[in-house]
Amino acid sequence: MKFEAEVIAAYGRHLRVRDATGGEHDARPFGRRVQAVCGDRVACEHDAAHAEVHVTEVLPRSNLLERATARGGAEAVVANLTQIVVVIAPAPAPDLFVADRYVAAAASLGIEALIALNKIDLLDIKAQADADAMLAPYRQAGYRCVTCSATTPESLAALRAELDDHVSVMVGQSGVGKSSLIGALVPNLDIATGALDRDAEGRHTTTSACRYDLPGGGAIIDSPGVRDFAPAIDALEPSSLGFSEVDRLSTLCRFADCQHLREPGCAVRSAAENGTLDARRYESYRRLRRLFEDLREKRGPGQRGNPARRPIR
Ligand SMILES: Nc1nc2c(ncn2[C@@H]2O[C@H](COP(=O)(O)OP(=O)(O)OP(=O)(O)O)[C@@H](O)[C@H]2O)c(=O)[nH]1
Ligand SMILES: [Mg+2]
Ligand SMILES: [Zn+2]
Repeated sequence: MKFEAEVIAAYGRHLRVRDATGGEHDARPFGRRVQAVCGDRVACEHDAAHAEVHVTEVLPRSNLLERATARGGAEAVVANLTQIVVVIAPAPAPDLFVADRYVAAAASLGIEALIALNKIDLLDIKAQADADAMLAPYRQAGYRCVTCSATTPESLAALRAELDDHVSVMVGQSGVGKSSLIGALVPNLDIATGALDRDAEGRHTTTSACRYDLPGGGAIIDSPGVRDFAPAIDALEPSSLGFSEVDRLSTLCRFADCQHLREPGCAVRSAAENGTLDARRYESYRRLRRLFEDLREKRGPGQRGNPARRPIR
């Protein structure tokens, strides 16, 4: 029997799919060619003889979030999104460079980015001011930001409103509260089922991407925490690398192919120097630029095009 379904969880090649009637099945890709990720729409075949569901084909995607591999290739993360929610928190200590790269990835996919500062219940007045200062450059650059606490239901209204009717993925460092937020947003959800494991310190940590329907419409995908992330380099807009304030300023640069590093007449660098562009965001841009050039070099000539079809591992 053939049917279409949606991948609601993906742990490597172990998939969980949901069919049009809401029935859920464990499934596996049929053949190496089929590389399905959470959020994919797929064609399935029920093999009655072996009581197995095979995913035979990944249906066309509206987009695919990919991360750069160490050698300049790309690895699929999740598909068919309309928004990336970057979760940061006062603890563990935020790595805003990772946050910046997710925000850049959203730009490269042409989808929305939202920054959610979680665990605001942990902030005293001084820490609250620090947190506001941390979000200010993002707000100034035009990104949407919300604050929330997974442990304080009243604090979730703003986040909930930003998620309505979107298909979002929650991304960020391990321990910032992605799963806790989803648990607080989706009623009757036992987020501990299936997707969790204990890490070396015995804490629960998410090991696979999992998709949940939101009561207000739309869906949210939980994803495992990361130490680092870089968007796939072919997807990045080559002048701004997905930094919206760099993109706006770059129209004023002397050279059309300005990389905003040492070029004379660079409006981006002068904005960083005179403080109209946040210095940390500019440093983040420069780091991503260096990584971008490194990865391009590693991949070498003749490896252009679509690395998603030619993953290098
Ligand atoms: N005080 C406080 N603790 C929180 C909040 N949200 C989550 N936590 C705690 O932070 C820890 C990590 O939360 P998780 O939801 O597992 O974090 P995660 O981002 O899903 O982590 P990974 O799955 O490893 O990526 C847990 O002990 C939570 O109880 C919050 O808003 N306030
Ligand atoms: Mg988690
Ligand atoms: Zn420039």
